[in-house]
Amino acid sequence: MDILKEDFMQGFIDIATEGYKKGWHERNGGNLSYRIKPEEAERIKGCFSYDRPFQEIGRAVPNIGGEYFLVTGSGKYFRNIEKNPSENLAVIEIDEAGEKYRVVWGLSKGGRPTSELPTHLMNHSVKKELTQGRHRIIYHSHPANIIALTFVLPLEDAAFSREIWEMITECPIVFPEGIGVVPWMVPGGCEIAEVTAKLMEKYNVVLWAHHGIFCSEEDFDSAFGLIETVEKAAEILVKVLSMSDGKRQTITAQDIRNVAVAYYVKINEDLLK
Ligand code: 2HA
Ligand code: ZN
Repeated sequence: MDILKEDFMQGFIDIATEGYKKGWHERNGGNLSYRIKPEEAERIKGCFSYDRPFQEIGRAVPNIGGEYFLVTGSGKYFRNIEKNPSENLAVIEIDEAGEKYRVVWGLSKGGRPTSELPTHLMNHSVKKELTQGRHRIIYHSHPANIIALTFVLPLEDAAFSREIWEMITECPIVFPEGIGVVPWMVPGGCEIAEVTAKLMEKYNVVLWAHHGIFCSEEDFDSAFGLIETVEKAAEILVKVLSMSDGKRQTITAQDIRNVAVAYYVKINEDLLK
C-alpha cells in the first residue's frame, strides 16, 4: 500500500499543480481539502502514525467526527506539492466528537494544516449534510480577475452572480445556485469560517472580497472546472468593463431562465429579480 499512488492523492496533486500553473496560488496562497472515503482510509491506514497530539478545531463539527481529510499545509506552496507531497500535505483525523484533529500522515518536515482549516471543516460539515455525503472537496484559490471585480462590483450575491452568469452562456448551467459574497474580513479564523459556511448552505461558490474564492464539489475535476469557469467569466467581465463604452448587449434575466429550462437546471430565481 502506497498512499501516494491512491487515485484521490493523484487527483489532489493534479489540481494543485494545474491551479498553480493558472496563477491562482502565488507563494503560499490557497488551500485544498478532500474528505477521504472510508474504504480509502481503510486501505492506507498502514501509513498513518498516531503520535502527534490532538488540537482544537475551534468549532464543533460532529457530523464529520471520525473522518479523515487530506489537506494542504499552512505556509506551504502549491508550487511544491507535486515535487514533495509528504512535506506539503497532511492527512488529519477528526476525533469522534468532531471537536479536535490530529495529523496522522505528512508534514514530514513539521508544520500545521492550512490556516483556513476552520473554514474547510465547517464547509465540509455543511456540504456533507446537504449533499448526502456527495461533496468531498473544498478548494480555495486566489484568481486575479474575480478578486479584481470585488473592488468594483457591489459586494452582493445577486449583483455578482448576475454579472458573472451574463459573461458565458454556460455559467448558469455550471452554477445555477449563484455565488455568495463575503465582505472583507480577517482570514484564517472561526469568524470568517462561520460566515462562509452559512453561505455554503445556499451556494457552491463563495467569494472573499479582496482575497479569493472558495468552492465545494464532488470530485477534483468538478472543483477545478467550477473555478476555471467562474474565473474565465470574470476575465471576460474585466475586459468588457475595460472597453470604453461597456456592454452594448448582454444575456438578459429571461435568457438565463430559458437556458436553465433547456438544460434542466434549477436557477436561483432570487438572484434574477
Ligand atoms: O495562505 O490563502 O487564505 C493561504 C491562504 C489563506
Ligand atoms: Zn487565501
